[in-house]
Amino acid sequence: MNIFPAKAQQRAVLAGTALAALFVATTATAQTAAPALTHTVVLSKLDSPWDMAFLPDGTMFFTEKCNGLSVRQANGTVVKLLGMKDAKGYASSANDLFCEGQAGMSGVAVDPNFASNRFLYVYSASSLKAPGSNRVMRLKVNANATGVSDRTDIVTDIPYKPAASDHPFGGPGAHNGGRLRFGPGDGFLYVTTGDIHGGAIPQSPTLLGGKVLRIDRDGKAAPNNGAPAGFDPRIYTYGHRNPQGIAFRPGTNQPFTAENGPWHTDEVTALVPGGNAGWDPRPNVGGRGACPDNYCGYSPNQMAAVDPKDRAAFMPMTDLKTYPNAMKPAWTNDGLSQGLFSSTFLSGPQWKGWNGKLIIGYAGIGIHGTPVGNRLDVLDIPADGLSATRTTVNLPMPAARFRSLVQGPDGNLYIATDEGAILRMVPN
Ligand SMILES: [Ca+2]
Repeated sequence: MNIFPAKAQQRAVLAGTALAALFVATTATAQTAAPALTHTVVLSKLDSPWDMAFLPDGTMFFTEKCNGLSVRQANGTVVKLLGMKDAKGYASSANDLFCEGQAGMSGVAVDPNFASNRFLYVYSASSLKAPGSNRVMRLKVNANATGVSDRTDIVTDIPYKPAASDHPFGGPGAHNGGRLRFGPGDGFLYVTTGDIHGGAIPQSPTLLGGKVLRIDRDGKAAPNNGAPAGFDPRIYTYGHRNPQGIAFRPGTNQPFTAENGPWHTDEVTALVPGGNAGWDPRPNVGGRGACPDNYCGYSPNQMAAVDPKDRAAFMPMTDLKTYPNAMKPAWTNDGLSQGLFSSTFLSGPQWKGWNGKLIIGYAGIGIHGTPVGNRLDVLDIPADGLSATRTTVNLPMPAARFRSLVQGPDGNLYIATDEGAILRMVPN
């Protein structure tokens, strides 16, 4: 689910996170293997920070959904680099970049060859082409990281949900995807995109929503993406709902997505080239009949069912009946969706039993209006990527919703919260 509370509520739940706190995992399994953690606030009073990307010296680029791109330099100085429409105080601005609902400026990634080419990439909604689209933009960062220039839109045709197609179950900008990560093994850029409540989009061979794209720094298709004949060659995997986490397993560099489900069944999936993630919300698929607005992802059938398993039977996140060769998830929460959103593998001995494990965070509001993001889950995923053991880590801090999890160059875990902070978690 993606239900956004009022700004006042977001601020309220942030209160109390400013002090460093000591906390440990709460299950017996984790107590034997988990590091103790301290957390400190790196930046606060941000406006919906969405993602971060680091240089080796600790310089941190970060996005705010409705403001734009900024950098926290290694000495702590914050410089506003590229402002969106109506944002103030930025070194440069781009009036076509806008936010609406879940859409806005989202993922950010640093080029693997940044030291020589100074390239940085951001994902944002843009008004350049009606009725709006999502774009991946390449920017050049100046020598002292106080400005960006040479904007080049390397992907311009990722669908955006406009107001004209508003549905009763989600407004404009919904299911917008938006994570950008370079594969550490292959050096290509992976882009996660959402289905924008379009029934035909996830299984479409040409529309770029509900996909993971894999491209080079110019936006061209990477080699060997493996999608079926007739597919846009930029498509690496398809049949996704709204993946907003993508992370690469240390050692194998296999990508894993994290995506939130329709009232049920958040999923983590190990990706294979050309794979179908099995989401197909079209009417008359898998024994379903017609659905409102030609989108079977929600109402009325989903909301009418009380048991999440009944909902899953109606609209599975991975429809193995229709697509027996679909990629099976490594893990699902097998219950109400909690807005599974962000993920990263942790690496390094300082993480003790969590070294090599996938950390996932939630940005959802539960079906009863309770924020569920005040915890992290640690997934131990065997080599075949087809199962996982979960350890839940309850955080002794007010509920926050985690938009981004990134391991920094110092080995610590950085977390962006929807409540306006970027936190640093240090293992002890
Ligand atoms: Ca799936």
